[in-house]
Amino acid sequence: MNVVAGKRGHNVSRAQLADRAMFVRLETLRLARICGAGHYSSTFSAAELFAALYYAHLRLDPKDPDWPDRDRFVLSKGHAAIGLYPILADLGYYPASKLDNYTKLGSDFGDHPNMKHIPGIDFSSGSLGHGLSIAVGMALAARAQKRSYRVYCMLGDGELAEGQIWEAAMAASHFKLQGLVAIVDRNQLCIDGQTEAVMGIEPIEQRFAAFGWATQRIDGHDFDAILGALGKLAPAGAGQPQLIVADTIKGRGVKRMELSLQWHVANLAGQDYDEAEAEIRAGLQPRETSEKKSGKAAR
Ligand SMILES: Cc1ncc(C[n+]2csc(CCOP(=O)(O)OP(=O)(O)O)c2C)c(N)n1
Ligand SMILES: [Mg+2]
Repeated sequence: MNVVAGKRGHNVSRAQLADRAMFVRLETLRLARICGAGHYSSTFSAAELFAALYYAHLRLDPKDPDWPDRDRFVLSKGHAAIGLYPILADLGYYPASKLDNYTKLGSDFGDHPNMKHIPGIDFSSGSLGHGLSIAVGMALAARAQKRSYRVYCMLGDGELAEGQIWEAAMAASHFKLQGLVAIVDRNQLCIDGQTEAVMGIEPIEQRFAAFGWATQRIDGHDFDAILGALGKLAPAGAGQPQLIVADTIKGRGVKRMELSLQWHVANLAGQDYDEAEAEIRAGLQPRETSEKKSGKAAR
């Protein structure tokens, strides 16, 4: 699928976006199989966010990856790059065949993204806690160069335990970086368990609001909600930095992985791989948790 180069906000149907989120999950399985392990569940929670951002929202030009006016995307939770690489290939940043050697010796495509080797990657992330500071710097650069691009930074919820995130949050509001958009993949788990048991981060919006941010909270698997929140963002300029907390489910799309600590990094094998693939191809099943409780219709 093609984005309209250089334009923010593309007319893409929900069905097309759901198809691309499925593509992200299927490709994650395929690449993890090549590697022998993968961050499945961290990618599955972000699949709808990735699809909405890259196919329906960001201002990009895959033919000109270094275009100075492009929107920036910092994947601060760099371990989910396995789900982003296939999108960049699909959009034409590089041939899809480049992913066939994912993580093999000599490949440009490692577990974490390398901005020096991969067109479309704006920051070499992986060490958690740095991304928001980098994004602050990019937003300041936009101002210095009088450019109108936004900087989007996707953070893990466990990652919010890193102190540097809060230094960046403070700097962003001090410098009134309205063009900065932080998106928290609130998938409930960090590497050691539930975030609220390991290092509580709630109430996230109130905390960021106290730091001077404008906030929204949405269902991060619902395209209407994601596109609605992205559509409400204020333009780059002098004002409040903007936060979107996306409530998601770690491992969403493959039942055995959902909210399971075991699947943070793991390897499917043989029949398990086929079963997971079939489950993903069947599409997202209604959730048993909040959706059922609230009586919300299945998608
Ligand atoms: C500074 C740093 N410490 C530890 C790690 C190892 N690590 C990789 S993923 C991860 C868990 C991250 O949890 P969260 O931010 O909630 O992301 P999720 O995978 O749930 O999306 C950890 C601790 C790291 N990459 N960087
Ligand atoms: Mg998490």
